Formats: sequence, structure tokens, C-alpha cells
Amino acid sequence: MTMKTNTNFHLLATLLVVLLIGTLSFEVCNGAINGTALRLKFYNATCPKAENIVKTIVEDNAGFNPFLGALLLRVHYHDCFVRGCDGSILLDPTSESEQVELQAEPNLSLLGLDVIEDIKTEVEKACPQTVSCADIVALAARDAISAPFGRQMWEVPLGRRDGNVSLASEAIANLPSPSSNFSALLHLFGHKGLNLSDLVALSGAHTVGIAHCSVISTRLFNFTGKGDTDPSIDPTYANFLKTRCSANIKNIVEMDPRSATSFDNSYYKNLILRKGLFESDASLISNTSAAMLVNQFQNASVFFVEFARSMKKMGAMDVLTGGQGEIRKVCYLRN
Ligand code: HEM
Ligand SMILES: *[C@@H]1O[C@H](CO)[C@@H](O)[C@H](O)[C@H]1NC(C)=O
Ligand SMILES: *[C@@H]1O[C@H](CO)[C@@H](O)[C@H](O)[C@H]1NC(C)=O
Ligand SMILES: *[C@@H]1O[C@H](CO)[C@@H](O)[C@H](O)[C@H]1NC(C)=O
Ligand SMILES: *[C@@H]1O[C@H](CO)[C@@H](O)[C@H](O)[C@H]1NC(C)=O
Ligand SMILES: *[C@@H]1O[C@H](CO)[C@@H](O)[C@H](O)[C@H]1NC(C)=O
Ligand SMILES: *[C@@H]1O[C@H](CO)[C@@H](O)[C@H](O)[C@H]1NC(C)=O
Ligand SMILES: *[C@@H]1O[C@H](CO)[C@@H](O)[C@H](O)[C@H]1NC(C)=O
Ligand SMILES: *[C@@H]1O[C@H](CO)[C@@H](O)[C@H](O)[C@H]1NC(C)=O
Ligand SMILES: CC(=O)N[C@H]1CO[C@H](CO)[C@@H](O)[C@@H]1O
Repeated sequence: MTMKTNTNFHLLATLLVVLLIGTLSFEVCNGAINGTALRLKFYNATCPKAENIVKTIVEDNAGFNPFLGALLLRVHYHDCFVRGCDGSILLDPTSESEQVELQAEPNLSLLGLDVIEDIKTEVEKACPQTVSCADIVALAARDAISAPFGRQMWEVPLGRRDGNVSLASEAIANLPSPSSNFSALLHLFGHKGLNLSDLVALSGAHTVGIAHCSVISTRLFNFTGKGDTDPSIDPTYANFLKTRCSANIKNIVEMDPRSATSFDNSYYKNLILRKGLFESDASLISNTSAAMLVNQFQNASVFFVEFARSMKKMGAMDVLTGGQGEIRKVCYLRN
């Protein structure tokens, strides 16, 4: 589909919206979202400085690491998709046989995790065992992405408690693969109580950060096992990626060419130009309803509103609240 706004497109759009409302209503009753117990200003009385401590440390670090937003956003996403946003992504293994979430993807954001520990240390000094690691991750991701904007890009209701279960096997089962097709993505997100709008909006997080060549090498060099390239990638972009990645498989590429440190909507502009990095990204224009959202997100203000809404939803997935879980003293160890 092209972006041309003609009468036919509008007609089609209206039709599809009607169809969509019909087909997606069944997903709404999925029980994965339960943020009712989370609220803004949760630490107002118990740790009024908490939110400021997070913001200050994040902004200091974002000043010298332009990728901090990407790192922390991804940590938060992984945390939420595996047993809910319970800080379990931060847990270190306690024995050699234990395979924790973090190990399912060894290269996840070590730099970002250091910042989380720094924040936790300061927050613990201000108010011992009061603020959960899960809340710190959620706030830090928001504040890092928001830093260049000078305003909060989404709301983070608080009150999450920390979980104590972290399993690599669950990370593998719950996180979509970059080679996922559209229906697989929709299915995995649906399983979390997230719908098509959430899938398209949250995928826009790939407007920041980097990926390792190893993740895309099959797509570039051996797509169907015959030494070929995924024909759905723009050829110029494919050649650019191949050049970078054939030089050294350990190289990294920007998620979003030329704008990988800026949280904007160029991800969606690239999708339409067939410059989505992963098959999962590219698949968002393979479905007409998803492609319509991709078109709508060509307008950055529309994208920001939808991203904020979906982040709030993701941040409330399967959270532990009230007397559940614990408040960890250090984020990488169970109490
Ligand atoms: C739709 C399904 C998704 C898939 C298949 C996927 C997959 C991936 C993969 C394979 C990488 C590259 C990792 C590497 O090579 O180091 C990546 C990076 C990233 N992902 Fe996703 N992801 C998805 C959704 C999301 C969501 C929902 C978010 C956040 C809301 C997100 C945020 C990020 C960020 C910020 C990076 C860059 C990290 C960095 O710079 O270190 N992703 N993703
Ligand atoms: C959501 O959380 C509230 C408060 O903790 C609880 O009363 C309610 O039963 C939960 N709902 C679901 C569907 O888990
Ligand atoms: C925050 O706490 C102060 C004093 O503890 C109180 O006056 C104020 O109403 C609280 N605000 C919110 C939003 O809870
Ligand atoms: C999408 O991927 C799933 C899981 O890998 C697979 O079962 C399904 O056949 C694929 N669908 C299409 C249309 O390729
Ligand atoms: C997705 O869910 C939100 C509510 O969380 C709803 O407003 C939106 O219309 C839904 N989108 C689709 C495509 O069903
Ligand atoms: C490409 O894929 C085929 C089939 O999976 C495999 O036999 C072959 O070794 C692969 N080639 C390379 C260079 O990895
Ligand atoms: C696109 O996805 C929706 C679900 O969101 C599905 O109902 C529809 O059949 C899909 N369309 C195509 C052409 O695959
Ligand atoms: C983008 O969306 C905003 C908010 O919906 C709207 O006010 C604005 O006119 C749109 N901009 C363009 C260029 O369509
Ligand atoms: C995890 O917490 C549950 C209750 O919250 C407890 O029963 C269990 O023993 C804990 N497991 C570990 C490994 O700490
Ligand atoms: C922390 C960690 O495991 N980092 C690894 C990231 O990946 C490179 C190779 O791809 C390893 O050398 C690092 O040890």
C-alpha cells in the first residue's frame, strides 16, 4: 500500500476500521493486563524523592550515552514480556545450573543495567527497601527516552513489586523472534493482552538503538537456504547492511538508519520504504490493518500518543502489587 491519500484509500480505511473493530474484540478479555493497583505518585508519602533520583541519574548518564534510552527501553520491554514487569530481568544467576532471563540474550544492555544499579543504590539510601526494581526500570526507561524532549513522554503509574523467578526458558518462549511473521507477532502480543495497535506502536521502539549483524545474517545472506536475500528488503538498504555485516559478523547496525539515537517516527517512514531491519518489522506492512496504522504513524504526534498509551499498557502487564513479591535490596539479587 502506498501513502497516497486518495478517495479510495479513505474508503478502504473506513471499511477496514469497521472490520477491525469486529475482528479484534475477542482479544480484549485476555487477562494479562492488570494495572489497576498501580498509581501515579505511589511513593509520594513513602519515598517522595524516588522519582527525582531516577530522573537525575538517568539524565546524567543519558548525557554521555546517547543509546541509554534504547538500552533501558529494551530492558523494560523484556522485563514485562517475561512474567510481567517484576524486575526479574535484572536477577543474576545464583548457581551455575541456573539459567536466568538475562542469559537468554547475553548481550542485553549491560551498560543500562549498571545505571539501574546506581539508581537503586541512591534510592535505597533515601528510603530503604521501599521502591521496587521493577518500578525503577519502568521509570528509568521513560526518563531516558524523555530526556531530549524535556517532558515525560508517557505516564508511569507505580507500585510494582519485584518477582523472584527468572528463567531463560520463559524468555525464549515469550519474546518474539526477529524472524517472526505478522500472525506470530499478533499472537504473542495477544497472549499478553496487547492488540494490533499496541504491536504496531510498540514496535516503533525500534526507532532507537542497535542490532547485531548475527540477528539479521540469515535475512541478508541465506534467506531461503540458497544464499539469497529476503526480497522484501529495499535493495539499496540490503546492500548497505550486507557490506557492514560481511565485513564482520560481530558488527552492529543501527535499528533506524541515521536516526538511531533519536526517538522519532522515522521507523514508520522506513517501513514504508521497505527498510525495516528485521522480518518482524517488515511484517507490519504485510497486513492491511497493520499497514494502515503504519500510515497513521507517519504523523509523529499520532505515534507519540499511541506509543504512550501502549507503554502504559505494557508497563502494567502481569504486575505484582500489594503484598505480592518483594522489594529487593539490590536489583540483581533476591533478598
Ligand atoms: C515486535 C517484536 C520484537 C522483536 C522481534 C524484537 C527484537 C529485537 C532484536 C532482535 C533486537 C536486537 C538485539 C541485538 O542485536 O542486540 C532488538 C532491539 C531493540 N528492541 Fe526490540 N523487538 C521487538 C519489540 C520491541 C518492543 C516492544 C520494544 C520496546 C517497547 C523493543 C525495544 C527495542 C530496543 C530499544 C532495541 C535496541 C536495543 C539496543 O540498542 O541495545 N523491541 N529487538
Ligand atoms: C487486578 O488487580 C486487582 C487489585 O490487585 C484485583 O483485585 C483484581 O482481581 C485483579 N484482576 C485480575 C483480572 O487479575
Ligand atoms: C503527597 O503527599 C503530600 C504530603 O504527604 C500530600 O499533601 C499530597 O496531597 C500528596 N499528593 C498526592 C497526589 O498524593
Ligand atoms: C507464521 O509463523 C508461524 C510460526 O512460525 C507459522 O506456523 C505460520 O505458518 C507462519 N504463517 C505464515 C503465513 O507464513
Ligand atoms: C487496542 O486496545 C486499545 C485499548 O487498550 C483500544 O483503544 C484500541 O482501539 C485497540 N485497538 C485495536 C486495533 O483493537
Ligand atoms: C544456508 O542455509 C542452508 C540450509 O539451511 C545451509 O545448508 C547452508 O549451510 C547455509 N549456508 C551458509 C553459508 O550458512
Ligand atoms: C490482518 O490482521 C488482522 C488481525 O489484526 C486479521 O483479522 C486480518 O485477517 C489480517 N489480514 C490479512 C490480509 O492477513
Ligand atoms: C498530525 O496529527 C495531529 C494530532 O492528531 C494533528 O493535529 C496534525 O494536524 C497532524 N499533522 C499532519 C501533518 O497531518
Ligand atoms: C519466591 O517467592 C515466593 C513467594 O513470593 C516464595 O514462596 C519462594 O520461596 C520464593 N523463591 C525463591 C527462589 O526465593
Ligand atoms: C555480557 C555478554 O555476555 N556479552 C557478550 C556479548 O556478545 C559478545 C560476542 O557477540 C561476547 O563476546 C560478550 O561476552
